[in-house]
Amino acid sequence: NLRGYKEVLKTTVVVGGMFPVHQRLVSTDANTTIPPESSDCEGFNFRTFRWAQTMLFALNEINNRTDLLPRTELGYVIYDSCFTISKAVEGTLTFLTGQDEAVPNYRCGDGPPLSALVGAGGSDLSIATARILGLYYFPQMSYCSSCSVLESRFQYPTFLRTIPNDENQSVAMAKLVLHFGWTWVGTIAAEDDYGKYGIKRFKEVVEEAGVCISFSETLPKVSNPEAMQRIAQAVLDSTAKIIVVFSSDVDLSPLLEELLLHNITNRTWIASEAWVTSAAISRHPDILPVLGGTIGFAVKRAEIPGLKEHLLAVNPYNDTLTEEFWGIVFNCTMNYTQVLRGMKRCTGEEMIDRLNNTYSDVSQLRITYNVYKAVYAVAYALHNLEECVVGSGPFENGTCADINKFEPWQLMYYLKNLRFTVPHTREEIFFNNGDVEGFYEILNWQSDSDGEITYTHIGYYNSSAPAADMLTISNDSIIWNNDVLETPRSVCSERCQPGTRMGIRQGEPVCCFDCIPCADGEISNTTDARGCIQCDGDNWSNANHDECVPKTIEFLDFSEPLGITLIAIAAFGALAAIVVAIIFLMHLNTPLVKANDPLLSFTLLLGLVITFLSSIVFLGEPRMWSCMTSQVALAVGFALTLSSLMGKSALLMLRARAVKAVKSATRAAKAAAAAAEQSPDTAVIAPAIPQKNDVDPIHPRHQRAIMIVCTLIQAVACTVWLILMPPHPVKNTAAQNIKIILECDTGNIIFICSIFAYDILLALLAFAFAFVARKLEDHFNEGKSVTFGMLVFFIVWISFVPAYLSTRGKFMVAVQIFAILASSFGLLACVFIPKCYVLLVKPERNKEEMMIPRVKSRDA
Ligand code: TCR
Repeated sequence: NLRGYKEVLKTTVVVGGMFPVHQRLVSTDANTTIPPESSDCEGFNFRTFRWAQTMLFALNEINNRTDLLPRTELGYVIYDSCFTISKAVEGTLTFLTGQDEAVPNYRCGDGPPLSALVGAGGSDLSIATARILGLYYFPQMSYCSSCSVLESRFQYPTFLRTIPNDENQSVAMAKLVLHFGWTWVGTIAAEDDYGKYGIKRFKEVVEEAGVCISFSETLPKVSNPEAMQRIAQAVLDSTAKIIVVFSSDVDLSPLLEELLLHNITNRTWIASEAWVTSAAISRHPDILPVLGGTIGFAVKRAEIPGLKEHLLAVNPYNDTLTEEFWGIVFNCTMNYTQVLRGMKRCTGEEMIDRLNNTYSDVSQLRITYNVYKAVYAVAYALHNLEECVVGSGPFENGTCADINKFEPWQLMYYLKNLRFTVPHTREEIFFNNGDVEGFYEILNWQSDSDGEITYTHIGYYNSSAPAADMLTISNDSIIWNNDVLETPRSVCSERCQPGTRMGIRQGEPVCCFDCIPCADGEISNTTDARGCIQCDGDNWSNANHDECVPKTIEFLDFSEPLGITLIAIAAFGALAAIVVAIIFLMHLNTPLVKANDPLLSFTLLLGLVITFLSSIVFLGEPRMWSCMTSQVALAVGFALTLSSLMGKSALLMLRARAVKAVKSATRAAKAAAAAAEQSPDTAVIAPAIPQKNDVDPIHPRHQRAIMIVCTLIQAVACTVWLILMPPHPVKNTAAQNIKIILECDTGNIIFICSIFAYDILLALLAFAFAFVARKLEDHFNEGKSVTFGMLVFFIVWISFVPAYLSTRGKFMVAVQIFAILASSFGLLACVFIPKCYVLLVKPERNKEEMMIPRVKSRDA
């Protein structure tokens, strides 16, 4: 412990100090065969030793001042907390009791009053000491314990600090990460309150903003090679290019070796305040490729005039710490036993003023400046206490505290309400619930001309500014640690472009997703869409799936080749029917035409013309009128055709039967006649030979009536249909995805079925009649040709069904028209070509046929 009271007439007040000058305890084996002793420390830290020396420097400066504490001299006790909680607790108890044996019974020694404890170092140390000091309401002024849990005045009533609360730093880091749009970061935290709470808050803020944590590792307090290897591997395996490290340099150092070993480059490290300006890290050889480009937060920096001289003026014989320091710096020893073991002996005359190491480096006085401020805070509080005027004092009845023997809570009062300006820097300090304002400089590690890392100031963070101005950063002054020297991107998955949607990956953070293309008919028009939107009925997705476009409208148009062809065929058919009709007209009086009611031939042809023409109406964009006309014209046309045919074949059938009857009668008559000839005596009554009129059982009147009635029934049915449930055009969006098919809705399925079923019935009847008469030899074989025509008709319509059902869209209409045309042509050709052939080519055959086989009768 460093001790120094000045033996002067002034009152002396002791300020306690605690600095983690050593880095760890010497590990001892837990052997209790001998009385346990307080462990020794090892790992001398130049940086923290500088802090301790700064406290001495500040105290000196204060003691030399006449305006500050004019009647009081400040003494000090400084303890080494060795970065260990137990040492810090031990030091605190020693401090409070004034005895080297740490007995928790404070003030049993007699000495100058104790004022406050500056320090304890890391947060976990301060948390431990603050609990003890809080018990006695003893003020603690920390210069580097930044953990947010220390803000609780309930748990740590007398804790104050000159370093900003880490709450600010965690938020600042989070804002930095969000500022650059990184959504995929790794975190590494020291296994202490500083690291744990700092990273916890950071994670909270970034995760709320949608950032995902790729990995989070903890740096163990006791160095452990496996853990370091694991962490380095995690860094290596992760695709995160940004790694946030909340740790002190002491804890981070072991990881550096591992990082260098794995040659982990191309990452951007985000440094917390505790290592951002640490020479132990940044002066490490070969570190530039690994840690170059690091961005970090640092507390305010200051120039403290005279400090360097003070640091270099240390006296090696002053105390044990300086002695050790001297020995380490000059690689010698002042310990007699070690000299005996062969070590160089220190002369005390070594050239300390040439010293150039972390200890004497005063370019980054940040925590050092905090120490300086902390000492001044205590001094100013004591000054205010000393200057108290009795009567207007803050305590009961305007009383004051006595600087010679004041209570710690009285000093606490002055510390809480303190407001002072720091000498040299003119910074104004006050404590708001124990904390100072959250202000950080943002530094970037860049390499200077000699390949050394310099800390370039690239912006700052001010927690008391309005939200928008908190983070000020100049992107251009940053030098990044990657090949392209550009702002790195750190995302788990690239954004999903319009046309795709984010698909979660099971068991992975939300930032990692697959971009799944939208299905047909679905779109997404934003980046990172959570889902695809279904296009509504009339629309369909475009090729990129980022827009709904109207579906193409489809119908069989007149103008397209298929339409034109069909029209041509239909027109040809109609024309052919008309030509046949003309030929018939011209030969109206010939036996062939007259043989079977010519009127029916004409209605038959008319029916065919109608069906031919109706097929044309199926083409084109469906309209109300075209839907109605096409179906009705077809139905009626067929009814007319088929009922005419039926009328014709009914006659044929009857005649065929009559002929059969006549034949058998004639045969009987002949037989009778023959018998009569053989036996002329016998009177034989020969049956009368049937006459023409007898075999004409049906009059053309009847045939026409059949035709008219049958057609009329259909016409009436169609009219009812048109009135009740007319067919109408519809947009069929369901049948095909990318097209809207314009088609005719038949209105009512029962109607259309019964109407065409009726046509089928007529067709069947016509066929049946003709079939019976197919062997009838007269009538120019009309029976045969009608039978054949009807067969063609059936074949066409039977094959139509599967063809129709297996086509889609506009081709359905084409198939329909095809069937209509084919069946009509079949009828036209089968029924009329043989007749026309006779009429035009073989007129000699066109003569009165024998209606019945002539039998030579005796009297004839
Ligand atoms: N607060 C840390 C310890 C710490 C530190 C440092 C240690 C800070 N800055 C610089 C060594 C060097 C900030 C804590 O634990 O609260």
